[in-house]
Amino acid sequence: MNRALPEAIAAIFQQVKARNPGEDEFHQAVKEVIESLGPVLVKYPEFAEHKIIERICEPERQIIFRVPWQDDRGEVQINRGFRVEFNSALGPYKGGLRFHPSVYLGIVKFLGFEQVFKNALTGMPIGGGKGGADFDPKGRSEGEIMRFCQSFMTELHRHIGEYTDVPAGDIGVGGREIGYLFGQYKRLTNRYESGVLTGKGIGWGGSLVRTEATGYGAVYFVREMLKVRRDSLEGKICVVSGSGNVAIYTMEKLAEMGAKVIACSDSQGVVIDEQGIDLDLVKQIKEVERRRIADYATRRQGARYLPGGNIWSVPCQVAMPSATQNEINGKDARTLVRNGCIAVAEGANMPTTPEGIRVFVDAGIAFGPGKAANAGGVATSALEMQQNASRDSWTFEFTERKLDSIMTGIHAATWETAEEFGAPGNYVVGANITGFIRVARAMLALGLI
Ligand code: NDP
Ligand code: 2IT
Repeated sequence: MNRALPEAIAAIFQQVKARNPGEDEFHQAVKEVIESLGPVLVKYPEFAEHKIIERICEPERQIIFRVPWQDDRGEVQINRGFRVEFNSALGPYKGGLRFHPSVYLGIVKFLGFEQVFKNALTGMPIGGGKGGADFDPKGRSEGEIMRFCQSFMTELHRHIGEYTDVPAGDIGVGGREIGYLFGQYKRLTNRYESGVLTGKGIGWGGSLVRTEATGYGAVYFVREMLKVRRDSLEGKICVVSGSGNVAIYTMEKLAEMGAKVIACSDSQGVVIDEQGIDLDLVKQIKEVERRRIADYATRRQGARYLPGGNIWSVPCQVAMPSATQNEINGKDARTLVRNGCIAVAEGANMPTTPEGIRVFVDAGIAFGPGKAANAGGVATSALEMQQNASRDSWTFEFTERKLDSIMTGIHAATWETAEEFGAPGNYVVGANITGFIRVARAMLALGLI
């Protein structure tokens, strides 16, 4: 534990650990936020008096359920489903569903906790929640995916609703899964309740730009971070981990802004392409064929594939971790800094370990934490909810302009808060405090509930 931590906050953290044993990722996410909050309690003693930190660390509701389904061979399979409804002070619970074998309560709670502050940063009326299952979609047929989604929703439907809790995608859950989930919700409730899920397809309630939003938004955030340093993305060499939804649209916007992406990855290896990653090929392999990124190197001349390679050893000026939690450790961070990296923005949730964050902050490089940098996805989900509520659909350009202005606003707010609380240029402190104060004020106003 950090010795500089005010005693009251250190005690809260010990309590969180004791009450949530074995949930390492949740402890990590909580610690990162509350260690920023010392000066906030000095300025707003009412937050301590009303135990806002203690209340914010306790989810409002946690649901764990059985998900039984039959595979293509007729064998019965059982998975575990989760939905953690963390905080609804600002609006209905909002946050994605993750289908990945590593999912357990500690992962869902870390993601739900992060989501509370991220959603507050967007300025949209959304609370925070997260869910998922320890289901592994890899190698599963279309029919298996559909049956799993239907079984998952058969339980989940009684807990969600456009005014209650609005799930969306995350790792392993994209447009296809949202379609099956929405179909089953509609069938069970006999309601075409568009606002119950976001990330829907265009033509049945989805919003233009939602698919691209997280990646595009993260790049806008980098643009803003570089702008205050009188720099830009033009000509920058970039590395983007992952090759899923966030990674693909991060690479697309980077290229559009004149940067050059030379590497991406998946959980099995790294692709390096000094000519610049061919995004159409990545989309074909990952979005259409749903195959491994290794295929890229076999189809593109001059590209190299490093099985099990470490993408952070590829020299770059801008690094955008867009795969999963704790993918950049202290050593990786030092390598990046040594190789001349000037900006890191987290497209993924909590991809940098606490030691990695310290390395970036101490080196004085521009570091955009996930809560701020990847908030464009959920912000555009909230724009989708607005369109659903008004039975309207906006153009790509109009929606993208809104996304851009939300990201620019998040950058400005986190920058200003960091200055105000004595940590100029530190977006970690800026994001944690800005998000916390917005939620805390609403919680105070709503009374002890
Ligand atoms: P996808 O499922 O589309 O892609 C995930 C990518 O990350 C894949 O390339 C995957 O490789 C890789 N990956 C996943 N798990 C691991 C792991 N344990 N180790 C190494 N690589 C891994 O997910 P998204 O792009 O939607 O999500 C990526 C990150 O962005 C997550 O942290 C998510 O929480 C975050 N995020 C997503 C948002 C969204 O709107 N989708 C919004 C904000 C944040 P492989 O295929 O080999 O598993
Ligand atoms: O982590 C995230 O912000 C998401 N996976 C998106 C959540 C959403 O509700 O759009």
